[in-house]
Amino acid sequence: MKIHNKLTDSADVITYVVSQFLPGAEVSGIEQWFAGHINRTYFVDCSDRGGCCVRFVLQYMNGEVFRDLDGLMQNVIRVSEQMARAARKSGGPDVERCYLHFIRTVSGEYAFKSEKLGFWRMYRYIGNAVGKLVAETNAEAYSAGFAFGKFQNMLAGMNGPRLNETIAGFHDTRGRFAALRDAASKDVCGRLDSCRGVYGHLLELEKFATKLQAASENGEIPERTVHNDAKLSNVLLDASDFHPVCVIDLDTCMPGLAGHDFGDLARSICSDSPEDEPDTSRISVRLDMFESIVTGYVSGADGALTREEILTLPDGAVAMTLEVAVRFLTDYLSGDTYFRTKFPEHNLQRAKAQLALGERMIDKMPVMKEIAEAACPQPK
Ligand code: GN1
Ligand code: MG
Repeated sequence: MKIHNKLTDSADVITYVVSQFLPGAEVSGIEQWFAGHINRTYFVDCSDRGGCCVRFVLQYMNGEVFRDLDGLMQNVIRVSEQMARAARKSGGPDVERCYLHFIRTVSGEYAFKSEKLGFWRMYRYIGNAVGKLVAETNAEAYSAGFAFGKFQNMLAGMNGPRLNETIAGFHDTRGRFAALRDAASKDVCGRLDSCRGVYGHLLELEKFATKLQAASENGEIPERTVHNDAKLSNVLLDASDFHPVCVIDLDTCMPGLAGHDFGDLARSICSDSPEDEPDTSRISVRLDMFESIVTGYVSGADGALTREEILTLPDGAVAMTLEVAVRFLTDYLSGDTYFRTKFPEHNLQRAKAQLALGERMIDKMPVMKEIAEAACPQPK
């Protein structure tokens, strides 16, 4: 068996869990994927008795963050089935790469649950596709925008009850600021002195961060079923020509606002620096990229968005960028209990980078609003 890097769970545990989904398969390779901040993800190569090798994604799910993992899996399966239906309806050679194929365990469930080993799920790896951390071209930005716009349109057509709310108040931006104030007042790790500047600065920007939420509370924009973690790396783009292949990481699909998805896309694409860029002077808003995301998103949604929703997309960009800055700083103050970190100041560094990006978006707001206005379909 080929072990590609140091694994958090032992190869024996991983092999055992795989056998619960695919009895008789031989595990021939394991590689851990470190990009996610919450779950633990492995790429597992399995050979069948005939020696054919297929790659799977195996995930250990974080039950501290996701308190209702059964409810989460219900959402994920419903959304995947809806994606499969939409893909089959539009046809084409790529149909099987357009949705996640979850594997059932021997007992017929979409998860393996054990008191000792925790909660695991498995799906087929989608080949020749990449989840990028930084967008390099306008075509990639357009593709990612289009994919999430189309996803929005597809979810608008989903029958049945509202999805389960798997994390309460997930994008309650005002609530996130309240949690930051609370963490600062408790200061359990004695870290407040090391981040007073960032903390004060974030609080000053709360009124900009909560504009989208206010528009929703005033009834100007509708509730939707959205992805809620729509960053660039959560849409796989074809490795050859970067056309959108599949939206992934469906764990936070639940009721929300279109601006939440658009906003996360803008936050992850507009800057050409990573989320945790240590040199904040390098962070800027690439307006051409912003324009590509807007046009891609509105085209992909294909009429599913109201004019008001399109006009508030720039507020969504500021909201999601500052909200995640607030969440990173809250976690830093609370002792890094939520997001996985690579070094002690990692959450602080992430918070500073996202604050810088949010500020620069506020500076560019007039132009961003013009771009959104220009993307609104003309009344017939
Ligand atoms: C987390 O684990 P990952 O990378 O899919 C987080 C998102 C944040 C994101 C920041 C459940 O997502 O809300 O925007 O990190 N997911 C959860 O990169 O909190
Ligand atoms: Mg996620």
